[in-house]
Order: sequence, then structure tokens, then C-alpha cells
Amino acid sequence: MPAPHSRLLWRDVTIFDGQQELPAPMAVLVENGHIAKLCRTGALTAADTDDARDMGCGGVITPGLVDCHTHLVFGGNRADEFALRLEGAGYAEIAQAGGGILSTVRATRAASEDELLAATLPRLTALVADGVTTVEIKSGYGLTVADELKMLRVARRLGQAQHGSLPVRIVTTLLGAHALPPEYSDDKDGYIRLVCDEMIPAAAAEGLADAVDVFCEGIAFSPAQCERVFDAAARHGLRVKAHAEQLSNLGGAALAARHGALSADHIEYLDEAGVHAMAEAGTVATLLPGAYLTLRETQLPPVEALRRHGVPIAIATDANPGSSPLFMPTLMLNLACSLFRLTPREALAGMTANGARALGLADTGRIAEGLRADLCVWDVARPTELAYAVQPGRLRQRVFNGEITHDRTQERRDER
Ligand code: DI6
Ligand code: FE
Repeated sequence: MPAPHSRLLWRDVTIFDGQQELPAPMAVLVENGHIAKLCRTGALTAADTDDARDMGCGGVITPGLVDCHTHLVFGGNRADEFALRLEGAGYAEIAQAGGGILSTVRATRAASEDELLAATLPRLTALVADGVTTVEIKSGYGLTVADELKMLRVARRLGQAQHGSLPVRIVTTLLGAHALPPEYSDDKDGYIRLVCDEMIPAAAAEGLADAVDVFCEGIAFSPAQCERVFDAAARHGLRVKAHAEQLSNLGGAALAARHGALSADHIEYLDEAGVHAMAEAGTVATLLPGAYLTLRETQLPPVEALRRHGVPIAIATDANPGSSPLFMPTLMLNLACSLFRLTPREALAGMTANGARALGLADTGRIAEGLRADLCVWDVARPTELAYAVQPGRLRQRVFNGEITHDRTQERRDER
């Protein structure tokens, strides 16, 4: 590890600031965990360069990637279900037969907090190695008060400065209303009461959840049930989000928007009225091309309408054992373009500035003076290349909260 240094300087770089590419050549100065200066290289003063460590020239600097929708903590895996689907079984069909999400629930309940932590670390490591500096992690495979809190505790521990944690910021979301657990198989409303009256208050009391999510779908919960969850979240001062319009159109995104949701996610089946409601509320549209690909969806999200109404679009992995066992954020940049026809600029904004917005974070996801220094330096000439080619190994340097956590140029120097 290179020694920490208080002033870090990059020159003659191309910047993608979270929304757009800035005309090169630019310089970035990081000091005390923040972006102290962003200017043309030629505009640097002696005071800027004095005593600053030279971090190199060339390449592209983007904000650290923000993966705003993951289910990273889970027990077991669903490779068998993957094989079943290849033999023709459907995702909803498997779920209704007690497999799918519920098979992960069984494995997650059976695992201890330490076991879940150990299982999650390599997945989180993969995201971090691909440039992620902020990741949202949902619960939703416990479905009892104790097991949901266990999952959230694991997520919190992964990001806290202690042995076994990684240099990444973790935002947690309580997804108690993800699936109906078998104990409540003929009492959906009873389970929703448990979520509202016990899970949300307990997670809030322990400070374990930053937001509350629901799965609004025929195979999960109705809009009326989701609304009860949103009301309970509001009573505990928690922002909401929703898995909505993934397999059908129930109006879940518009409902979430009316409750001030940070984001509505998936939204392949979203209609114009839903897009309008999201625009009115400033709710981010989080598109999840990994789930679309894995489930071989054919209904495309309404990208053109989202653009027309000015709804910010985020892109995330949805990393989970069932519908998106894909732990590679930069792949999502490519898939968002190839499958959803986003432009490379939109895809990059989706994993930086708009991803941060989907989490309610204003201090990361963008490169601007005064913001937290969460940055990636890539061995490419133009930002577009990051979405164009799926090519691991291009992350030259990673800066988390002003500290270098990964530096290939240093490794090369050390080898000599
Ligand atoms: N939609 C999804 O894509 C994930 N959850 C959800 O509500 C899938 C979770 C899983 O299949 O395990
Ligand atoms: Fe999801």
C-alpha cells in the first residue's frame, strides 16, 4: 500500500464528471478526502502543485461507481434453478412452487451472521475491484424480524472500518416486503403487519436501514400492501423505493413516487402515467439490465418516455442469486447500451451521478470541487470506451474518500 499523502494531483486527464465529458486536458487535486480543485491542466498554479504527489497523466477519471441496487447478502446459490430455467421452467413458476426467492430465504435463515459476512465478502470484493465506491445492499431473504436484521447487520459490518471490511461505502435498505414467507402462506396482510409494526420499527431503532423497499408484483405484494409499508417507513423517518413494473404493470412506480420514493426500479412495464408521476416527484428510474438479460425479458423499459419527461436514469447490477447473478458493474454499462439503447453517456451517468441520487447521496457520484473524493482512474482514452468494451483490468487507480485503495502504477513500480 502506498503511504497516505494529503495532496494527490492528476494532470492531463479526461474527466467524466457524472453527467458529461469535460474538454481535456483537465487536472484534479484531492486534498483531505475531498476534490480540492478541478481545472484545465494549464490553469494549475504553483500553490496547487506545491507539495502534491504526482499521480500520473492521461486516461479517464470518473466518479467512483455507485451500484444503487443489489441483494449482495444471501446464503447458498441458485445454480440449480438456473439449470431448471434452461430446461424451460419460468421464473414466476419456480417462485410459486416454493423455489426462487424462498430457496434463498431458507439458506439465508440457516446461515449465521459470520457465515453471511464470509459469503458476501468475495462478491463485494468483485464490485470494488470493478470500480465501485458506493453500494446499496438490501435485506429481503430473511423475512423474519431477526433474520432481516441479521442481513442488515452483515451489510453494515461490511462497510465499517474493522477487520474484514472493505474500502467502500454501504447504504442499507430493508426489503422485508420482498416475498411472502411460508409461515404466512395464507396471510399476506398479516405478514405486511409484521413488516410495518415490527420490522421497520426494529430496523429504525437500531439504525440498520437507510431506506425501505418493497416488491410490488403479482407474485409478491399488492399496491395497497406496499402503501402500508410506505406509510410505516414514513412514520419512522425512512425514505422508500420500490421494485415495480418488473413483470407486469400494477402502478407500483406511480404509487412509490406519490410517497416521495428515491427510486422505482426495474420498471420494464411502466406506462406513460407512471413516468409522469415519477417526473413530478423527482423519483429516479433505476434500470437493471442484468435481470432483464437473465430472465430473457422482452418488454423494454420506456427509455424514450423517461428522457422526454426528464426522469433521471440510474443503472445497477441488481446483483442477486436468482434474477441477476452478475457481479460486474462495468458489464451493466455495456448491457444498458446494448439492451436498452442508452447512450454511453447516459449509462455512465446512471452508475455515477444518478446512482448516487437514487440513494439520496449528494456528496458522491460527481466530480466537482468540494465533493468527497471517490474516483476511478481508467486506462482508456475516452469515457465511451467504458461502455463499449467489456474488458476487466482497466481500472488504474481507485480513490475512496480521498485515499488511494488500488494503484496499478504503484504495483508496477514496486515490481521493478
Ligand atoms: N426482483 C428481482 O429481480 C430480485 N428481487 C426482486 O424483487 C430477484 C431476487 C431473487 O430472485 O432472488
Ligand atoms: Fe432487486
